[in-house]
Amino acid sequence: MDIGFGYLKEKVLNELEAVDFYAHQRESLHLAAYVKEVREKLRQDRFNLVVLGEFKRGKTTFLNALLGAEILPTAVVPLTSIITEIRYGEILKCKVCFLHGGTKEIELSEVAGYVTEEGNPGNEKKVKLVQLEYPSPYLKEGVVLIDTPGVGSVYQNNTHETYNYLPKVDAAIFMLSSDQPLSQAECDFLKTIKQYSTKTFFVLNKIDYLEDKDRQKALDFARKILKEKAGFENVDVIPLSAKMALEGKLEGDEKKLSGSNIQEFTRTLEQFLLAEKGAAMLIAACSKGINTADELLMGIELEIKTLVTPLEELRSKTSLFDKMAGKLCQEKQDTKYIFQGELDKVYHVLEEEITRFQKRQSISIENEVDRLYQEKRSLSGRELLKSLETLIESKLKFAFENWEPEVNEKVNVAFEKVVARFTDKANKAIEELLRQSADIFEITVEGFTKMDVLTDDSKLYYIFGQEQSMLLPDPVKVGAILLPRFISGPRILKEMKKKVERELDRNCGRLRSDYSDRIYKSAMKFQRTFEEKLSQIIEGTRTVLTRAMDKKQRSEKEVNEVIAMLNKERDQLVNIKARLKTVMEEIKF
Ligand SMILES: Nc1nc2c(ncn2[C@@H]2O[C@H](COP(=O)(O)OP(=O)(O)OP(=O)(O)O)[C@@H](O)[C@H]2O)c(=O)[nH]1
Ligand SMILES: [Mg+2]
Repeated sequence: MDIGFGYLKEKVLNELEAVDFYAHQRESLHLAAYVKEVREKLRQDRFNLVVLGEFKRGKTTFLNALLGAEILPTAVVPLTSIITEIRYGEILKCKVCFLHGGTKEIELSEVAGYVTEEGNPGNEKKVKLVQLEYPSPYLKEGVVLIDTPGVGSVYQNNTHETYNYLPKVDAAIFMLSSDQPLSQAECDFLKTIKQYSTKTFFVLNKIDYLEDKDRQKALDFARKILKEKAGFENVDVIPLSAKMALEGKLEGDEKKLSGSNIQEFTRTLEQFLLAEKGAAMLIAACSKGINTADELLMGIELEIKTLVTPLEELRSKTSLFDKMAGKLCQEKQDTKYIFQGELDKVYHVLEEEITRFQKRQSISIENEVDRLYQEKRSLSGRELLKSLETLIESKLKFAFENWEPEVNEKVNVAFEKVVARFTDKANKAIEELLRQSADIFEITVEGFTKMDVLTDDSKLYYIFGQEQSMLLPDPVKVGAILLPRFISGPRILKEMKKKVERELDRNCGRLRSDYSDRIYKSAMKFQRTFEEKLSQIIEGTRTVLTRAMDKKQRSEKEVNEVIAMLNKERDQLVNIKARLKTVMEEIKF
């Protein structure tokens, strides 16, 4: 059985499309929207696979080989100087992103003019990166391939570009070359990569230079050095000839392709994609698909039941449902108050953090001011003032820049905790509504589309993105600087300490209001999602009831036809559910 990531992903996407179809068929627009989102997420989930290594190891050639076309420029001299990201697109597209933020669509033939040292020396064109879209099956699975400038060449800037990109690496392919021993620069680079990449594949390229009998020796040697010099224990090194692979693909030459060993690499990559990120991604999508199918099935069952229940009985059941839904809406109000109460805890965490920071920093920066004052007290008043101001500015900047990620993390954790508790309550309320509806109409309910604990929406970060930057300190005017030193000195010191307090206060205030705003808006958004979900279920049930009541007026023959069609839809959905469950099992074992 083929359980490659790409294969399973395609299968799940197809099943989700079918669920989407039935959601439309059932006129359940909220479920259609939900399943559409699940599909989009699965389709777009990206995996940044970055090719790294010293210059001239064959990184770009290797990427061309994977894509099966000479898309990116290669050469015998250090060449690639700009990061190039290649993702899936139905047609080939090239876009340059500039450092200042603008972008420009270009032709493929123009790419070399931007990404190579020759075409864009010292990055005089101020390019941030180049993005390509290309219809290759590898990319279809959400993989983004990234070509990087080789490190260690005479072009320092190229090394810099690549180091800067490392935080975005999900997995790295590190290219070694058969005709070059592992250099010190490569070893240093590898140690850095270790901190960022969860997985590093090692490829020993240019094996076409070696006789068969020398290959094993070269692989063993590479492994030994990787262990001794860079601390990579027991790694697999895949031998490869990127050049032969590319030629093989271009010429359709099977012999060259198998000689290049590219298939071993792609197999290893596929397994990895599935085992790591892929499995979790697919399981989440399957389970959401199953829940959507369950909710649709409940609607179908309800419709069938309504069609066969006598009108009087149905009326009394409907009024029972209305009463129950009304009561639940009241409870929803109560839950809302509880949530708002809980949010106070998040504000409290924020306040505590701010107070602690402000106290600590005012002591530490004022000490620094004292120290510099002692050191520079012989300077003129104006110069003394200037150097103290520069010190304060840089200390504040450093303190805030280091602290902001910490506050962000702490407030987010506190917020997520509250949201998680509330989500649990919200899901219980939804479940209760469904269970009671099922009881009233004597149908079964297996599952439902739960609210996610953490959707991108509920995370604080996503609401506003980047924090505002620090407010710059205002310059201070000390009228006393022209007075005699023994008067002006202490006055400058006093004013400067006041300034520290004032700037800390001002920036903490900015942070406080920024965060309070974000907490409030995120909470509102989350609460709205819950309310929408409840009313969608209530409205959904009412729609089914009205529709069925309407159909009940028709002839017996027509009613039977409707029931037969509903049964068919039910069978289809049951089959979809079963297939999604099989996929989940295949992944788990
Ligand atoms: N013999 C042989 N040559 C190869 C192989 N792969 C790449 N080359 C050659 O090695 C040279 C460098 O290849 P590139 O793909 O430009 O190398 P790179 O690592 O991208 O280089 P930079 O962009 O400068 O870092 C080119 O002349 C390629 O044709 C291979 O498998 N075998
Ligand atoms: Mg290159």
